[in-house]
Amino acid sequence: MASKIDKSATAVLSPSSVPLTTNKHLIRWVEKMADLTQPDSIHWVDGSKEEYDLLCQQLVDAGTFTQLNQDLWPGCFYARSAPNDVARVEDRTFICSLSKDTAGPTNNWEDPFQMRRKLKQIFRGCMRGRTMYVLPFSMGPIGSPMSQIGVQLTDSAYVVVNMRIMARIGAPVFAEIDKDTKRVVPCMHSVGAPLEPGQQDVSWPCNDEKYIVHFPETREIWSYGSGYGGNALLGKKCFALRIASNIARDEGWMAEHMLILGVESPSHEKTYVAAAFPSACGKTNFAMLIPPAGFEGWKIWTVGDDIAWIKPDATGRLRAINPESGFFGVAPGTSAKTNPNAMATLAKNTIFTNVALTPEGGVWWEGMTDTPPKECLDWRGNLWTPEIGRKTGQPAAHPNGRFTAPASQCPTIDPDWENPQGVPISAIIFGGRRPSTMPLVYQAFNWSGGVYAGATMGSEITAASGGVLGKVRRDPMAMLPFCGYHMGDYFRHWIKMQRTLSSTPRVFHVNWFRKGADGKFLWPGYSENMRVLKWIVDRVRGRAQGKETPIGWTPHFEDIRWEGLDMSEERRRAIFDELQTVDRAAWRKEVMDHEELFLALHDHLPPEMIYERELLICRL
Ligand code: TSX
Ligand code: MN
Repeated sequence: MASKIDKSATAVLSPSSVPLTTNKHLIRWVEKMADLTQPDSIHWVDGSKEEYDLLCQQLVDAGTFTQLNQDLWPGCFYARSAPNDVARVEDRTFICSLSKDTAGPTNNWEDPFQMRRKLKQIFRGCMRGRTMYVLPFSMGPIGSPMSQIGVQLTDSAYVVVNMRIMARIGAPVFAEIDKDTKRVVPCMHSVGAPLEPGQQDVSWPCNDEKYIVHFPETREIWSYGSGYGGNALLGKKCFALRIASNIARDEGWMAEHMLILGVESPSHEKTYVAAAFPSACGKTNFAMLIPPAGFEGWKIWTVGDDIAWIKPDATGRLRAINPESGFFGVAPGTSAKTNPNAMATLAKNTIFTNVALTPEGGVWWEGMTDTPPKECLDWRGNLWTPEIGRKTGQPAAHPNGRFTAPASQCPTIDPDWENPQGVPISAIIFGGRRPSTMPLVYQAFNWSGGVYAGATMGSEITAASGGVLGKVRRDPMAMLPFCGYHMGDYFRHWIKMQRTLSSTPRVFHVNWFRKGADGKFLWPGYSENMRVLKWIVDRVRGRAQGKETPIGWTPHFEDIRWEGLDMSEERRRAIFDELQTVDRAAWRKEVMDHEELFLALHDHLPPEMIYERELLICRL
């Protein structure tokens, strides 16, 4: 087996070119893919610190990485991507199920046979002049019954070092594969930039033509042309959401775009919740919330900030793991004020991409400090000063600039974040950026009402999200770009989950972004969201009152702890009334939008969604 691989490798034989697995299928697949893509050498990733350091040094030598000032940013590196490779490419993302109907109207579908032909053509020779890394990874703690294993073949060392932070990788995963107890998801990745002999490489190789392809039936991922984020770190959105949502549907569990946090009371009672928000709602900030004044003795523990795999245990209770081991967070807007825990997490051993580089060898981004640096290099590598920024309107950091930081470094990381059994989930929270209509918080009457709240979720379109500014974009369960099958079937699966549970988590909807008549945010948000979280926990524990409204249960003024909030009693009552108003006229318009969404999914929609809508209309 190994001899054939060694022949195709022109590089000097190094220990890393020897297969680190005895799995015949895996070795044969690697050979076959090497045959197709023609890399100069093959590197079996062991995941060690020595290997990581070596790859980082190679990336520095290649000009991809800049090592940051080690006194300021120990263990940190800085990278700039190509300007045409800065975000996920949703219009180039495909679900290639046998039938178009399985993928549904919200996914791009291509015939799998045709797509395979296309992929074979573009992958042919695409790794020439490069090393192919064989990168085994476990989504979830190695050996956990809830974990899933993949092997990514990639020609990007940047991907390998990022994946070492975001997932469990290397020798222990090969050992797990060799136990032959779990199916392995093959993940093929190339930046699509082969090198001719003697050709000088660029600092960020990629291709204008991009393909992010999923084969849900055979559980395969093929990604071409991009080296950035969700396009290239295939364990994350491609596997942990799009492929895993298919596995979960078949096996009776849930792969969700959710943060997981634990609320600990002064009496050490712990309650875990999972929450789904569309982008630009501050999911990572919420996952790392620090309780405000008035909540002495309370603590928020972080389990995850992006993805939750949720499964019923033997007693019919939902338990969740975070399949990731790092945070791939949006840098702009992250500061000691908005998220001190994130700042502490990214202070060391972090990879920064597409933020600004300061003359001291540090990083900066919009919102990190009140005063920008006097000068820096922007994410494109051009000189940037506050004045240049004002004149050109260009930010120093790309709005989608990121940090890749180890979860273990988060000051509030939950002691149970790597529990192979997961943590028990008592509540599910949906939310969105809604300038009107949606109250600060309400609780759905029951499970199917909760599924309806999640299915009809929406968020205001902001400058960052693109589209018609101010309009509400529907993003069911924040899964619109991430559900690997028909959205109607996905709602059906949610409805069906109830039957496997002894008790369902309580479902809530929150909105930190309601605005008053003056156009200003009514709710202070951030740490103060703890006040809402406490009501949610109290409801779950059967301790808090709820007021029945047409949309669900809402808190009375007295049910919220106001202690410590810097606001007069009069003002508290006034903003609370405005925040919690259920405007029947606005809601009647809202349900018309729900119908529009449902029409697009009608032939797969579970009847419960129609019933819930009718019931809501009657109550309004
Ligand atoms: O992350 C946010 N959260 C959740 C925090 C746990 N953001 C930032 C969103 C962009 C990623 C918020 N922005 C939140 C919020 O709760 N709320 C707002 C809106 C807001 C902005 C500024 C103020 C108040 C609300 N300023 C003052 O009240 C002074
Ligand atoms: Mn996400």
